[in-house]
Amino acid sequence: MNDATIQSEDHYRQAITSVERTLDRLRGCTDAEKQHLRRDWDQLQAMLRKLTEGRVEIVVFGEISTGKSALINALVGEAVAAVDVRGGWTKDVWHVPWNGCGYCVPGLAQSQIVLVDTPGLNEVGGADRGVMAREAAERSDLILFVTDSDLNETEFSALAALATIHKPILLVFNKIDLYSREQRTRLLEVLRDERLEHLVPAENVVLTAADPREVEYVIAAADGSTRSQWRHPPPDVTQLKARILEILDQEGLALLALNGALYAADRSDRVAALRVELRDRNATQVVWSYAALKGVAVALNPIPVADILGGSAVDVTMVITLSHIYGLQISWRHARELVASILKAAGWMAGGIAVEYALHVASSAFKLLTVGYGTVLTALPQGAAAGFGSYLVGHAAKHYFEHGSSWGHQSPKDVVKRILDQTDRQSVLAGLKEEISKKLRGHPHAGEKVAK
Ligand SMILES: Nc1nc2c(ncn2[C@@H]2O[C@H](COP(=O)(O)OP(=O)(O)OP(=O)(O)O)[C@@H](O)[C@H]2O)c(=O)[nH]1
Ligand SMILES: [Mg+2]
Repeated sequence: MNDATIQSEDHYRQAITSVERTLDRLRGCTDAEKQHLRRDWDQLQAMLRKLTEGRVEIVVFGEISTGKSALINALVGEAVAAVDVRGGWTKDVWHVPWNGCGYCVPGLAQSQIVLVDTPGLNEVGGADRGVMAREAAERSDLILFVTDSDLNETEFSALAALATIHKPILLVFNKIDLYSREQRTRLLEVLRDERLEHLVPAENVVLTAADPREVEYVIAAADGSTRSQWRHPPPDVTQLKARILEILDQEGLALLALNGALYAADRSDRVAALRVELRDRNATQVVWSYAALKGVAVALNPIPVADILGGSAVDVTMVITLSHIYGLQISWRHARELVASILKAAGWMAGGIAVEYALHVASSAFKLLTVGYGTVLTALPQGAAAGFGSYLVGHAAKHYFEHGSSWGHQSPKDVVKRILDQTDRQSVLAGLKEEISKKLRGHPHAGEKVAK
């Protein structure tokens, strides 16, 4: 066994471990996160099977009617994929086992090569199919890009995009039966030396005739008479097959491993990003509903301004709920201490807001006496101010949990200050007032309580 083989086997085992680790990460997600990540879970399981079974996937891309399906048939030696003169014939991504190709990933007896047929890149209305094609490219180990003429702009940019995913690409120039010998030579020169210089190495540009058009054969009989017959010449994919097998022989296992590892890393990043996003969205929502709840509670039971700063069971419950979103467990006592420390850090700032709103309370009460506004409205500013306090506590606690139950490099005061700087206070207060009045309108005793 040479060094390269030993290294490939190491990489192969590491790739399996990476996929398993990413699956473990997914197992550790909350039920809500798992729901969002179900597709990633299935795809990772499929990748694990692909790796352990040694399933090498060769995906075939190209514009419509370039002969992608015909090429698969020619390689397999049977009409397994539908071929049609009408463009846009292939609508789905198809997996066709390439039995009898003569390659087996070393050490994996079950190993199989699978050819993946895709719809044409420029298929009309094919936006969703574009997504399928991208996913097929992500999973594949080798890419065949089929063209039947000099590359146009769309083909060139598709090829350039595929080249960024760092997998070997073969450029298959199909339908060579339609070109004269001189034309073929000239096209090969142009493709190899000019168009594909940095995208595809010269040895990966191959010529094929997957489904050559009928030609007239003249058959001479023994008596000297002749008759003509139209027949399809056999397909010619010899160069392509030889190059595919050469690549696989040299680096089949390494490609499988590299691909698996890249895939696992990509999914792992995706899982992490989605978890952050979902947690953030959930936590923001929880903070908002608790802030509104606190606002309603205070609006129904107006309390002295100083108490707005005192924290409450609502805040402590909110903090515990937030900790669960971040997969953490926190005791009631710890949550109460956290609320107290945030309020302490917020001290003067929240105090300022409370005083500001105490004045509003007074002015609203005055309006009530003089103009006879609805009684419920008088408690709104005080409720909103209390709700704003919870909003502040909630966002600071969110920061704390995001950093694994720590303030990170900042002090609680810095965190509260940053939240205040980034918050449009007037719009949060207006939003809270709106939520409170909506809830109070539906509350049967709202009027009584506030009128006391
Ligand atoms: N002359 C010639 N025609 C070919 C060759 N390969 C395919 N064709 C013809 O090209 C047409 C399209 O072939 P398909 O294999 O269906 O092409 P495709 O790229 O799969 O097309 P879509 O699935 O529609 O994107 C058919 O009429 C084939 O007979 C070839 O090597 N030479
Ligand atoms: Mg097709």
